[in-house]
Amino acid sequence: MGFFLTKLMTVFGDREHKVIIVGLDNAGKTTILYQFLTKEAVHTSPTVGSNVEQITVRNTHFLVWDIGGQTSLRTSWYSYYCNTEDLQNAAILILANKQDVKGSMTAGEISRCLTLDAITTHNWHVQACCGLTGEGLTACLDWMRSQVVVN
Ligand code: G3D
Repeated sequence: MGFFLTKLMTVFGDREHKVIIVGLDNAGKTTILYQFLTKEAVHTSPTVGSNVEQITVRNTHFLVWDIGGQTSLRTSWYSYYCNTEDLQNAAILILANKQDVKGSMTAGEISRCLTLDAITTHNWHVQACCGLTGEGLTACLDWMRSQVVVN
């Protein structure tokens, strides 16, 4: 079972929307980032520092930072938040990855475990997915886009 947290930030006046992927080491962050880009699983190595890629979803541009999750790197997470504008406007997407692994928690179980219902100040969503096959990832991108595109 793995899951990770994506903080999605809309930068006022900027057409590129910033996304920070954070989560435990080995949760599948890098696998998913490259699934978003290439639509296939790529071989990953532990992230040292960060990976950054631009992802475009139907003319909406996201700059996605995949931050290494190893304990030694977690102290640097704050520096990625510093250069973003108002976190108060962030939306939170939680990916319930590794759904193919027997015994992985469902999206509903994760939602209850993290008491997400208590979050009333930010939009949030839990999406079940599999980084290896890409299942659920289109729904992730659609939700991200829905948070930044004004209908
Ligand atoms: P990280 O960037 O969060 O540290 P990685 O994690 O993307 O490097 O992935 C860690 C391992 O989990 C990789 O396996 C990767 O293939 C695997 N993984 C990612 N997503 C899934 C998934 O949905 N299901 C399963 N079963 N495995 C997944 P290796 O063996 O290369 O370490």
